[in-house]
Parts: sequence; structure tokens; C-alpha cells
Amino acid sequence: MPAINEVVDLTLEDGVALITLDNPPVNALSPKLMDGMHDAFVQAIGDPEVRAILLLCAGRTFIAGADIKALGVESPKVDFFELQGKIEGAGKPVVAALHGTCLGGGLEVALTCHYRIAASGTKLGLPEVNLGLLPGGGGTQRLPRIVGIAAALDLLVSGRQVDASGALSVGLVDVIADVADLTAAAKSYVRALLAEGRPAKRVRDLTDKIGDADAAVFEAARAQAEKLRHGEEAPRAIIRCVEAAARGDFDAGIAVERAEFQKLLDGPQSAALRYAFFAERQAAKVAGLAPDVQPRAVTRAGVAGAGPIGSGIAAALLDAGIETTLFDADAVALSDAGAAIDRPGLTLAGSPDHFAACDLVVEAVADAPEAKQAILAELDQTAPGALLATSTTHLDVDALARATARPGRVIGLHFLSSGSANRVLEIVRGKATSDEAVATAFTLARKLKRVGVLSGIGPGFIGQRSMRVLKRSVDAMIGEGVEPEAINRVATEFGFAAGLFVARAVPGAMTQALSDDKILDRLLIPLINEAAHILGEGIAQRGSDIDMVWVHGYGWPAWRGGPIYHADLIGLSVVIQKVRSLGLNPAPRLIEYAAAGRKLGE
Ligand code: T1G
Repeated sequence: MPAINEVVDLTLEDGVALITLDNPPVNALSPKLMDGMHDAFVQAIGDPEVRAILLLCAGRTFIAGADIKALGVESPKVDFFELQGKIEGAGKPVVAALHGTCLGGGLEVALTCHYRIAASGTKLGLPEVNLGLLPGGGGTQRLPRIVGIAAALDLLVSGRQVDASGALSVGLVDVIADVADLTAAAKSYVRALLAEGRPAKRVRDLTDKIGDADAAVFEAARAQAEKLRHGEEAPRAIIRCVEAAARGDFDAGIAVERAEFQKLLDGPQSAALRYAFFAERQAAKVAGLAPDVQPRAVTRAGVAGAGPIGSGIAAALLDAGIETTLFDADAVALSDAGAAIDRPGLTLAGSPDHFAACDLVVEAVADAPEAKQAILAELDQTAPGALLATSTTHLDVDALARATARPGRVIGLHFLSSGSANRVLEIVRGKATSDEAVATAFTLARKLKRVGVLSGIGPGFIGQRSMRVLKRSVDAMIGEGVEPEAINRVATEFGFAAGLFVARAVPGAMTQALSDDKILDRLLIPLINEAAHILGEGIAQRGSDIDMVWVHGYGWPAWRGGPIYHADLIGLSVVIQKVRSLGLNPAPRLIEYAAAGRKLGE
């Protein structure tokens, strides 16, 4: 049997048709892949020699979902549901062999197959909610039929993944292959199914788990969704789809799902969330980095300074599985930090001589030039092979690097806050900082499960500099007598986490009512203007990087993209007019891009 197209192969082996997908990097369901799958299934189903069909993926993972770039842009020739109908109605057993991350449309394809074998270590999930969507390929109808209503609601609204053993326990997969060769295991599984004469069971025919849900289950799901995903539309749409599933008519449920999916896909929230998905990955792409640069492996790290920042950094390194030595000359501070951190892999040191074997040492001493230059000069001697990182929040990394004989291996690592809720690591590149040092820092960010964002040198870099502007706006409103509760309400309604701008009233100040719109303008417009300055000064590589600092660092609602995304949405000329109405000068980048009809986020 010939290859179907560049991404789909069809071969026949002992009466079993092997359909192999190969669409790197994650076998996303592109239109070409879906069309190829359709043609392969039509051929395999129509071939009398084929007694069973095995669906496999090459590369690192089974289908990880629809091709997000193509959603709403490019469609396959054959509708996804028609393809699913072919698979489900094949009239001969169809088996999916799962590995890697079987997500979204990938899991939906797997659920239309009759049997599923998963390599141990496989992760499965329907994370569409994270993109402001819902599983638009039957997932809201098939999942409840396998795991029941309550479990389906939890998985769909949270978007979380389950591992292979969890999937086995709830019936999402039929067997786990704890072997290196999944293909071989899958082929023998198919042969066993044929030998036993097992029928082609369809998930859509399962009904025993969808009859039991009462209204309370859905109400609880709505309350949970409002708490966890305040302001987002997708969770509510998902719950409506699962309610349709509970009514038992599969095709009617699919009709509800298709309508709800399209509404979300056409809506602003999903556009912003899909933007944020790619923006997060784009942030790790550093312009001008040598393409062949190799990051250095960081297996042993050191932290100089056992204060709150140093301890937080040490804890983050340890949580990433990196053995860490924490130094402080103050024995009491060191022992208190050690007790607070209390993680395996931590070594406490009373002198910096213990850093000799470290790949990376982060200084976290007082944020003053003299203290930082002194410790870097000392580390230059005691950690000869290490990358030296300063945790400064505002100092000039070039000036600090000059305290060492190797400025190429000095970089800024600004942990916006060592709290786990904050996922941003600002990577501050000095003029002399080498490509290897930058690449190493971004690899470290990923290992720390943080979003690495490159920043140029300037007070407050990206995050704190723009947050300071926002705080000044809040304080000014408070000083004018605006109620703090009003400010927090407007911010929370916009989508910020409640109480993010916990403000205090000025005793005795006359209260002044300001409209919600005016309060929102006072919160957002100066911040957007500062972001445009940061962009224009080259402190941030691109607008979406600033958005990632705010979405992952300061709780800007991801379903609103970020301050730069928001500025482009409302229009730069409107932003300029608002900036001026607040008595501020528009950033040159704002003026320039508005005049050129360009977007700040391009
Ligand atoms: N579409 C397009 N590109 C994707 C993609 C996708 N679904 N997933 C990943 N990529 C790209 C990504 O941009 C990056 O590109 C590269 O692959 C590696 O990704 C009908 C409508 C699979 C767990 O939401 O969660 O199915 O930067 O850096 O850390 O109901 O990618 O190299 O150019 O993230 O190893 C549902 C999204 C879609 C899964 C791998 N599926 N992806 O993580 O690598 S909607 C998802 C992920 C859907 C159906 C609905 C992760 C991953 P580049 P990466 P990773």
C-alpha cells in the first residue's frame, strides 16, 4: 500500500493495516494530516484483506491536538466528524497506540477508535479550555460516556492531564504497554483481539455512566469554574455540552457541542488565549542567538545569600532537581534558611569556597552595587567554571559584570517573585553576556517551569518597571479619594485576581466617585504607555514578551492576552487619545506605530 501523503503512511502487515502519522513536532491535526487519515482509513476499510487497523504516530508523541495555528484559518477537505464516522464505523477493530501527550483532538481521535493501548508514561487530556475552547471533536460527548459526568466535568473544566495508569483505571485506555517498543506491543495486542474475535466497541454506545447526574453536579461544576476560571466563557459552554451528553442523545449532543465550539472559536477570549499559547513559546526565541549555540547543563548550582530571595531561588532550583549549595556568612541566617527550605539536595555552606563544582551560581545579596560587585568578584575566584547570575531587580548588569574577569559569563536572573504563582524569570543580558549564557538561562527557565523573558538593562527591567506605573496610578486614585473597593472591583471585573491591588484609603480624604470606565483607564492606560516605552527602548524583544510578563507574572487575565495585545485590540489611536486625556505623553513607539498603522504586538 503506498504512502497516502507526506504525513500519513499506510502499510499492510499480516492482515493488519498500519496507519502511521508523522507530522512533527507534535503530530498536530493539520488539515493535511486529517485528509491523509481519511484517505488511509477509506483504503484500509475497503480492503478485504485488512482485518484490523492500527493507528500509530511517529516521533515523540501521539496527536497532541488540532493544529492551533490552523483553527479558524484552514480546514481539512473532509470534516473531522466525517473522519471520525469512518473510524468508528469501520466494521473491523481499530486500535490506537498512544505515547507522549495524547491531547485534545488527539484524544478525541483515540476515543473514536475501538481500543486504545498506551505506553507507560503517556499523558492524556482535553486541555482545550486553556485555549478558550472546548473539545470540538466529540470529546464532551464521549468522555462522560467513559468516565461519568462528574469526572468528565472535572477533566474538561480543569484541562488537566491524566497519566496512563489513571487512564487505565477509568477506562480511557484498555491496556498499558510497559515496553520500549510500543509498535510491537500494539501489533501483538491487535493479533490477540483478532484471535479472541473481540467486536469493534464504540464509545458512543456506552450509556451506563451518563444517566446518574443530577442538577447539583452541574451547579457544583459551575461554581468551581467561576472560582478557578473567573470570567472565562469556555467552562460554562463545556458544562452545557456535558448536560447535553447527560440527556443521552449522542447526535443531539454533538450538535450542541459543534455550536458551542464555533461560538468560542469565533469569540475574543479564545483568540487571546491562542495568542498567549504561542507568545509563551515565542518568548524563548532570542533574536540573534547563534543557531548552533549549546546551552550548558546545570546539574549543580549555588546561591550566595540566604535571605528570602536567595532561599526562594534555592528552593526553586531544588524543586527542579538541581543539587544546590546555599552560602551565607551569617550562620544563623543560613541555618534558618536551611530549615525553611528543607528539601533533599540542599547543602549549606559558611563560605563561598564550596561553589567550585557548580555550573551556575546566583548571587542574592543586598541589592546594592557594592555588595553585588564584591560577591561577584569573590565568585569569580571561588566558582571558576560557573555561569554567574545576579538576582538584581534594577542594577546595571554590565557594571556588575565588570567586577569579574569573565563578563561573558555574567547574566541577570530576576525571579519576579519567588512565589510559585509567579512563573516569570526575567533574563537580563549584558553587553558582554555570551550566547551560551543566554541559552543556558532559557533552558534553566524551562527546567524551573518558568517563562523565561529576555530583558535589556534598565531600572525594574520589564515587570517591576511597568508594575510601578500601575501602582502609582492606584495610589494617585486613592489619594484623590477613590474608594479602594471600587478599584479592586473594577480590576477584578476586568479579570485580574481579586485583591491584586490591595489599596488603603487615605484617612480623612474626601471620597471621590470615579466611573468604572475611568478607573479602568487609570489602571490600564499608563501601564500600556510604559509598556510601549519599554518596547521602544529595546528593553523587551517584542510586545508579546511584555504580555507574558504580565500574564504569567502579575495575573493579567490570559483570556485578554496582555497589555500590548489589549492596546492593539482597542486601537493605538484610541490609546494615544486616552494617554493624553490622563495628562501623560504618549510613548514614541505608540505615536510611530499608530501613524504607520502597525500593531505594537506584531
Ligand atoms: N498546534 C500547533 N502547534 C503546536 C501544538 C498544537 N496543538 N502543540 C504544540 N505546538 C508547537 C509549539 O508551538 C512549539 O512550536 C512546538 O510544537 C513544541 O511545543 C478539535 C480544537 C504537546 C504538551 O492544547 O500542550 O485539539 O515553538 O514547546 O513543552 O477538540 O505543546 O517549536 O515552533 O509546547 O514539549 C489541543 C497544546 C488543541 C496541546 C508539548 N491541544 N500543546 O509540550 O513543547 S485544540 C493542546 C501542548 C484541539 C480539538 C481542539 C504542548 C505539548 P515551536 P512545546 P513541550
